[in-house]
Amino acid sequence: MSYKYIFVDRPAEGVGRVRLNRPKALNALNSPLMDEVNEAMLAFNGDAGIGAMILTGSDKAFAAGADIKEMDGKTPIDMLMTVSLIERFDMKQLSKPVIAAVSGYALGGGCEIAMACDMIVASETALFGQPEINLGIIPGAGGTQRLTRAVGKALAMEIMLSDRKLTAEEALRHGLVNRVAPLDEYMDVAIGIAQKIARRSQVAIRLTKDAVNKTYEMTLEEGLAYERRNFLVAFGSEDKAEGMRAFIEKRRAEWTNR
Ligand code: DAK
Repeated sequence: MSYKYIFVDRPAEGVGRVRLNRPKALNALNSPLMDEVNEAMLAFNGDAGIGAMILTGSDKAFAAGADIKEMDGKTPIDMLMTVSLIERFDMKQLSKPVIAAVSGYALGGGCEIAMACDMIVASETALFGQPEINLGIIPGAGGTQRLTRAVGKALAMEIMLSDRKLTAEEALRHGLVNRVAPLDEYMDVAIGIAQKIARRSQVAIRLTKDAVNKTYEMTLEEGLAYERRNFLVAFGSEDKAEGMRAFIEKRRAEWTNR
């Protein structure tokens, strides 16, 4: 499959990577780009040889947001009738973990897409923000919700109401990102984490991701019941039998992902 706005590759065994490639527009997220991202991620998700995915941009820009030139002149009804950014990046359909490898600008929809991933690895130059307020609009792809849950209300308000940007170090301190690494290392860090995930039982990985994500949608009691259900499903897997046997026999487990 050849794409116009993205590069797709496998930088390590079991790892699928999608790189946004609209350099002149700092990877502004136009509709065809988002369609390509969605198609490529869904293809990796359905590929038994892939255990984890990386979504990234360039060193200069992860993504500077939704394409303002595309949105200019659009009416509410135009927007209503369009599939939204986040629907185009259909996280709900991705059962495999996705790591955002972020360098440079991650603004507006770019920040929102990074936050929709399961983890964020940032380069020291990464800059996170929701500058929609400067355009007379508000975040529309999860920013008011995901950012607030990640960094807390006080800081989230400042970021969204006054266009305060967060450096990588600040983002790490406030729990928005997993790791910060030098510019020439952040991609290797992201690939390393993705490889660690891809080498595990994909049954257990899928059930874990699913249960963690339910935290945001359930009460504690409901979440605990959901976790228990997934735990019992894992207990029925061949990988559970193999994992425990391998531990007792002091050898490496051979996962079959069944
Ligand atoms: N859209 C379109 N083009 C962009 C862009 C963007 N978001 N960001 C940058 N570019 C383009 C610039 O127009 C410029 O192109 P030319 O004029 O040269 O053709 C090129 O990229 C380089 O940009 P600059 O010349 O501005 O570069 P600087 O280094 O001076 O500044 C910057 C970099 C990132 C600080 C600046 O470009 C900037 O402020 N960009 C805009 C950032 C922004 O406001 N982002 C939020 C966009 S609103 C939705 C859900 C969510 C959303 C939409 C819909 N639905 C549910 C339907 C999300 C909305 C947003 O993300």
